[in-house]
Amino acid sequence: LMMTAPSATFTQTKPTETVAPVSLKTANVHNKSSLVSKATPAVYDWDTFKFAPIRESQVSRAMTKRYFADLDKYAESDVVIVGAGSAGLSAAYVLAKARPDLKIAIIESNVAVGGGCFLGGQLFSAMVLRKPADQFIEDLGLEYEDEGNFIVVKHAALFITTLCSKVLALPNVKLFNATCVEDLITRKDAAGATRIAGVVTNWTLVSMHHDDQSCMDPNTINSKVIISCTGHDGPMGAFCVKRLASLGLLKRNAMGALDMNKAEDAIVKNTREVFPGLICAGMELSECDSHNRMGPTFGAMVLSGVKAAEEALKVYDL
Ligand code: 48N
Repeated sequence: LMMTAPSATFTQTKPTETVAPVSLKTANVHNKSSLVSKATPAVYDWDTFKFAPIRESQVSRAMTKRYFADLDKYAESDVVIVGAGSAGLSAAYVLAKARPDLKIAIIESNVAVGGGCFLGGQLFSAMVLRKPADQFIEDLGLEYEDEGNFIVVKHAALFITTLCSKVLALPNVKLFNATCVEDLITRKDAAGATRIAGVVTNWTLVSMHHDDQSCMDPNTINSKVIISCTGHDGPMGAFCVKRLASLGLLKRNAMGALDMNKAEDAIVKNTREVFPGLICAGMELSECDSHNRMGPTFGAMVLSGVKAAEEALKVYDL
């Protein structure tokens, strides 16, 4: 997905035809059938409707069989992406589409994906992306309003759920949500230099109780490269930068104050391998290089994810 400079104007997407709302006062509110069955042929005879029989164990087995088969399959992954926010999912989308032969595991500590992206900002739901990130939105087939130097997707949740649905539909991607990376796997190479060789994971609820339960041994995933997109500082944020700093392997420089113009260019331009085997993207990078923050504009998150995917293909023999 190569980004080119924004062409002069994008044709304004035609708003979909608005259907005049059915005014209830004209509907025959006393008849039994609902408006829906009037508008659409009845698919089910609700009086005789019945689900196929099932045993509860069949449902459990259908889930556990697949979950543990995936744990086994992705125990050796080509790429692990930490964090399913806008940067992590954008990286997964580009990488998994470009290289369907790669096994890509996404580790997300929350039950739900999206990170800081379910809202545009401070509970305002529309999402702003500055050009040229509009081409990524075009690639997703999402409608948007063109405001000249930026675009607006009507709800940030529409963006992240569309992106997530496309990522999860790809056969070479597995999302392990409610699962957090709680440590890194390191290796010394022949010259004695340290590199990252995978992640240590645990179910997030387990990780949150290490202090009041015996420390549960974790699960591990070996991989050639980690793309870390765990966001800026927060209870779980900036994980890999903070862990590398605690190992004395990286100097951490905390995120700067808000400056949209500086922040977005810097985050995309500096998306890179920050440590052998580990690429950092999105707002986690601001905790590594003390880039400014940009607040509720998401173009840099998307393009940082795109660049992280391209860096992974360029830097590593995947
Ligand atoms: O959305 P975030 O936090 O991170 P990004 O970099 O994808 O997007 C950042 C963006 O939402 C902003 O912060 C905007 C642009 N505002 C900037 C500003 O000025 O404030 O997603 C990170 C994801 C979250 O879903 C976390 O739950 C997850 O990473 N996560 C982890 N997942 C697994 N293991 C961990 N240790 C971990 N830590 C965080």
